[in-house]
Amino acid sequence: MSASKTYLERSKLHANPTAKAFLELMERKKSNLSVAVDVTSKAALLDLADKVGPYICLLKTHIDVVDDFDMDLVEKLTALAKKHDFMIFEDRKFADIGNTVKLQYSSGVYKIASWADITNAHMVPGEGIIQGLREVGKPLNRAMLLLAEMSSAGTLAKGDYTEHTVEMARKYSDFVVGFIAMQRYAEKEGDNFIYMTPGVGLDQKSDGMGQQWKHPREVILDRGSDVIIVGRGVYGAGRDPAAEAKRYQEAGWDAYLERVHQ
Ligand code: S5P
Repeated sequence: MSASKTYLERSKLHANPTAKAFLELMERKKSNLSVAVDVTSKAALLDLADKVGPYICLLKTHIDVVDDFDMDLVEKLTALAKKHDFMIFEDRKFADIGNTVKLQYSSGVYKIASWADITNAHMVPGEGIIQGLREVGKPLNRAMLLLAEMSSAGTLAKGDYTEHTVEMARKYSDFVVGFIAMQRYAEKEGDNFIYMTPGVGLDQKSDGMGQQWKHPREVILDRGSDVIIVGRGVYGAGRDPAAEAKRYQEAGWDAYLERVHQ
């Protein structure tokens, strides 16, 4: 079972270069924390990334919420990723036909494929969405996650939909390296997926808009996920982002150590 293997052991078994490097990075940095930096100005985004950088393995962006986006932001973010040793995940949640997502991933204002190590997609359109994104991302050694489940109340991503998503990930496992999921799924021979779980908070349970937050220990230890994604728990009003990131890093890592030493 890959849940009981260390990130480093799993990195050695991975063929996708980004997934391999990411698992190595997690072990080297002792972090399974991804911070979701959902802020709307370039300055705020860079400031937050610099503050949480030492504690995270992955910076998760919603680049289209930044009012003053330009390619200089991407250059500076990439430089911060080098400085602090983290990767970048653009949480684009692609959801269109193959030909359209190919254009959305490679072109337009954001040129996501040129800078994001990892991105993600919904399976609603069917297999073509993976084929389109893979055509752009594979030659650049990028990696993708599929949204197999969501953290929000009333999500339709469940049951057959989730199972079909996992099957598609197996079919394209050279590019689809894992899931946004609420738990680890039953494994088949050869599976080595990376599970990332949003909706994580130490202090609050919900935001009044459908978001549901779980404790890092529940996510990593009980549910067998690999990465905790934390947004407002780190940068919300009145919080010290560096101190909170450290707190979440420790909570996530302790739960991981407990899991692999069970
Ligand atoms: O099911 C999901 C999938 C994602 S990627 N639920 C989520 O909340 N997310 C993202 O995780 C969401 O877009 C946001 O960027 C982050 C959660 O932020 P928080 O402030 O609620 O911790």
